[in-house]
Amino acid sequence: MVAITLVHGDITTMRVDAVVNAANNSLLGGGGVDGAIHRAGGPEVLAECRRLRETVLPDGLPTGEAVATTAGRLPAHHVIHTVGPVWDPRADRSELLASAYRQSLAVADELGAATVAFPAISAGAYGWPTADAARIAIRTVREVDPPCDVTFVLFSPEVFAAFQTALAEEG
Ligand code: AR6
Repeated sequence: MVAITLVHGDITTMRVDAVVNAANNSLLGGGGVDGAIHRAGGPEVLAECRRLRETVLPDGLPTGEAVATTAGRLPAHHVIHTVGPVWDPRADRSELLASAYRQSLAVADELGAATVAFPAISAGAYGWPTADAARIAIRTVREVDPPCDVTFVLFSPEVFAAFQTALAEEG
């Protein structure tokens, strides 16, 4: 069974095998957790993202998929970039959000990464309602095989509280 831990804080400080970045399709950086990871990881992370764009991902990273790069100066060993869906009140895009978590853990498994830290994917700029984002995150990682240690690193008190509630309900 996947062990889930919740932490209130900044994912860039995590000493884990892999931290997951809530990126966008371009892979070339942005705000929120993406900006924080690129700032703390340094130019090596962006350089590797650019190489991916020039080689295997000329059209960018599709929503719901994941790809790894170096972690540069971060204390983690790898960054796994994924792209969550933008919240759409008129369409159910939950499966894409679940896929972002699932594909990130599949990449972690390929890397041999047994400890993985996630932010609350899509719960910031992409506008996903917090309680639902937390429920999908907890449910999805719980089911993953092979199991690993997952830490959700939640930046805001509101999102941290939503994950606590979801873990109590789903865990
Ligand atoms: N550590 C952990 N969580 C953080 C950190 C941090 N250092 N900084 C912010 N968060 P967002 P999204 C939280 O917007 O919704 C970017 O511009 C934040 O409070 O980072 O998937 C990308 O380039 C929120 O709870 O990601 C994309 O264009 C959560 O991380 C777009 O934003 C996710 O918020 C992706 O939007």
